[in-house]
Amino acid sequence: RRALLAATAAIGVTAFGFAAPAFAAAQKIRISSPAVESDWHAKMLTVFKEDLEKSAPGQFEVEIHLNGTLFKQGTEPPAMQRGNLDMAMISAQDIAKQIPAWSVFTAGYLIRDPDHQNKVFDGEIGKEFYKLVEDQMGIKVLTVGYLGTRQLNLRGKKKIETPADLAGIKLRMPGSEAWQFLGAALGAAPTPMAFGEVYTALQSGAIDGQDNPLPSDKAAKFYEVTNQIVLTDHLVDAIFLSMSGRTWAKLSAEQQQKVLAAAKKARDYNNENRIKDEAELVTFFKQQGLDVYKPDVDAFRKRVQAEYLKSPFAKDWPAGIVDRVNAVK
Ligand code: KDO
Repeated sequence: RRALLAATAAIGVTAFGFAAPAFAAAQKIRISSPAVESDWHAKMLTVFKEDLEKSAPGQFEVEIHLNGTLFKQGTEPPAMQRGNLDMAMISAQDIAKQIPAWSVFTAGYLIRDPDHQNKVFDGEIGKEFYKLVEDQMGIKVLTVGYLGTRQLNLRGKKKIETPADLAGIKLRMPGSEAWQFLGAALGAAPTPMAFGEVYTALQSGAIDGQDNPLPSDKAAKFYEVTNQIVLTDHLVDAIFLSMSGRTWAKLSAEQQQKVLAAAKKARDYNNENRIKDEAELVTFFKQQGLDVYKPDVDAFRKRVQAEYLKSPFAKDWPAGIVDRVNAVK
């Protein structure tokens, strides 16, 4: 009997040895975002989670934290760099804080539309710029997502036709130098504020307006506390779904491929829905009683492009980058 037990124990040890990977703890992936639950880039994270947990069963445990509850908006990159956060959707403005060359993608009226955005970032330019993020920040960009085309969303009835009409308008822009510059380039008086505080600030009149893509205006219900949307199309905005280099390095090559595939699937889901939504939302906002109209977009484009070209940011842009971006068709 003792011999039998010993044999069983021996088999047990061997079996446990072979079976060990199956019992290995799943890699936890904590994602933080300021997005509200009903916005497409929040839902896209669920697509990412479901796809990854299905393609690599038992290997990942993806945890999604929305509304900036885990990390405040804009603090995600340093959190990933310190190894406190695994994933986030970061902006070019976040990246530009650490890599000045990236400020080229914070410029208004450069990227033309979502298709141009995909071609720029899925091509050679994207490869070069993602490598800067990997080398200098230790963050792996998995893919680019379309956040939408940013429009002005204001209180009050004053018609806005040109940048001059925005003089003195207290326009909330997200909190960083690059965002504030965009607000000023449009002709407004920019003021920094986190996304989660904007609704209340609009409601109380602490600010005169904010800018965001139409789907986010809907998801965050800004139409309840504003009177108009001015279709300036001033920034074809991007979010970069990214992973801490520390987490990325823990994954096998096969797992990395699965993470990339899930990221692309999530991006496609977000882009498709957001583009469809943008086409339909003007009607929705009009039904909500808002005045929605096109201003003199050429006047805005001219002023914003001129402001960027003479800005200190432009000195940090790699030679020829604007022409290269424009040439992507
Ligand atoms: C915003 O604060 O206006 C902004 O649109 C900026 C984006 O970079 C991104 O952080 C976004 O908010 C959040 O994901 C909330 O939708």
